[in-house]
Amino acid sequence: MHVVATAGHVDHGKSTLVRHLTGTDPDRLAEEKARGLTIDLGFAGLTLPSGRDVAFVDVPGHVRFLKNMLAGVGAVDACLFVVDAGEGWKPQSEEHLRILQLLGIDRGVVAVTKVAAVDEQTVDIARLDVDDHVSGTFLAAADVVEVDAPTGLGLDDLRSSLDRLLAGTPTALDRRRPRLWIDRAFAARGSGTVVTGTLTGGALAVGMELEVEPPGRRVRVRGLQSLGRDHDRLPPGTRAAVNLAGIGHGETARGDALVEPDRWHRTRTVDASLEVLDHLSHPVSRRGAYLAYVGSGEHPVRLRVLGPDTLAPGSRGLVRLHLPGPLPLLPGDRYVLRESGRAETVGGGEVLDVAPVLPAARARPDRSVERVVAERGWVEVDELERLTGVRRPADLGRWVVDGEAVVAATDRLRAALAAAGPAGVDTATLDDQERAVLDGLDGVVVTGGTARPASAADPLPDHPYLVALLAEPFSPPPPDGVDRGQLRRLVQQGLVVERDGVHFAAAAVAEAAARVARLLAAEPEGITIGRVREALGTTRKWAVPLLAHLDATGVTRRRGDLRVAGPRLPAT
Ligand SMILES: Nc1nc2c(ncn2[C@@H]2O[C@H](COP(=O)(O)OP(=O)(O)OP(=O)(O)O)[C@@H](O)[C@H]2O)c(=O)[nH]1
Ligand SMILES: [Mg+2]
Repeated sequence: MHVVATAGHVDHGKSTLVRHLTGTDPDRLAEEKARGLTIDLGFAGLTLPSGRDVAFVDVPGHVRFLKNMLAGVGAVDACLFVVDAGEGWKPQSEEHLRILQLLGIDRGVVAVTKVAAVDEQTVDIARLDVDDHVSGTFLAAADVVEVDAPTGLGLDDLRSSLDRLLAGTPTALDRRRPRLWIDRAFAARGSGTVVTGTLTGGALAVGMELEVEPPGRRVRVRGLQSLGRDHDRLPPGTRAAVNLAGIGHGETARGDALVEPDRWHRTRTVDASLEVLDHLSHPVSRRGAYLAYVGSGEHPVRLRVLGPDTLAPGSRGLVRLHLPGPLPLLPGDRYVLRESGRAETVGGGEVLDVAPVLPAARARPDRSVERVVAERGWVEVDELERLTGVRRPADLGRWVVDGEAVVAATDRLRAALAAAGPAGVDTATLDDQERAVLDGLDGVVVTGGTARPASAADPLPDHPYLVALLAEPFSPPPPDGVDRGQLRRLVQQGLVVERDGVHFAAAAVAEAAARVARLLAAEPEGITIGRVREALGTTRKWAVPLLAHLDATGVTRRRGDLRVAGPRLPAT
């Protein structure tokens, strides 16, 4: 399905055209029927010759009801732009075109209406008038179809034009983030509260738990309808009537949004681009009473221009808008700005940042996710999605992080580790982000809740067997009961020496070598095992393997029953 809004000056035949195309009168209110004037939005559906469904949102053309027009055109795919052949282009034709353009609507069909009521020349003049005004806009290349709704003239051509237009119009994107800006809320007999709107961003299904914002009310979807038919599920890009449990119809109104709980940042302050209309007679500054049209709502806002103090007509700039209440917005959402005092459309633009962190004097918003991350340093994955609509994989822990912020946190952590020395840093004193950095840090080991540099954290130098070997350096105990793996690591790391099934502390071997060197310095012709045994205060049981080790490592050399200096004998 596609959603198409009408647009055009008052009385130019929008509602009549919709009625003749669809068989449904979009003017619902008794007052509208009595006055022959559209006051509020009307809705009607049509199946085109191709089988494609179109939902029309029929808007009022009278300038007094522009607020209602703005509530209806925010989320539509295209427009049906209506110009009366007899009257030609009029002020609201111009204003509606500007508004559609500011809201990012990029395609449509033009219907020149009431052609049966005027002569051919008048129609030609009207067409030239239209061409003139749409040139340079998104309607520049649009089909212009001459119609006369009551007589049916041109309606088939219009249907084919709509079909062609919509064949090339992508259906609304499914970003799995449904949002429905409520344009009507009412009580339906027997079913409670019903809200309607154009669904975008994702699907809704019966049974879903949702939230109405800004009131923040939890609700449940009891039923769904589109174009009068019941559905269990509605995809994005459809007109939806949602029957809600959990809220009275008086508790929500046009301008509210229906969204999934916890998935949206509810913002009161946004940074946005602002394109100032070129026909404006004065620059835009913070002075002035502004109304922002966002979603289906009208909100009085305070405005501050970012950078310069004012924005000239026809220029583009950046503004910060302060909303009166929180709205579930995302970068990319469009808005229209009007000045309420002068009742004129000032311009509009695109939301760039839904949670600005920099003061207005320094803020230079754009839509990049990188800027959002860089300005915060650390952003949780879920939070980043709420801020940008984009889900990024976490870089560290549950965060998407900015490179500089990680470097800073790493430096802080390394400094703390260096300051703590072998005592280490108690990880309970670290915050979540420091812990995430710690997890990725090379050369750091965490044992028993304490982080130490890997060298200091090695438990082997404190190993009880090594302690026992050092206590009896030259009559060392056997490794009874010592874990084989740990014993192997003690040997591999050079802390323990094994020779002929006997284990010595490496420090004991070094000490033995030093003492042997002193003996050989006095008796260079050679020393006996007995001399060595004496010097070490031990027995043959340990002196023999110890000397065998010293021979093997080049400290001593065997000559008959004597030991003489080897090439690696330590200096005395
Ligand atoms: N002859 C003729 N009359 C038309 C045609 N379209 C509309 N009208 C008449 O023009 C008048 C205004 O038509 P509407 O359809 O109410 O105009 P509208 O654009 O919806 O007006 P607003 O919603 O108030 O902006 C009505 O009296 C219609 O009967 C047409 O194609 N031919
Ligand atoms: Mg109308």
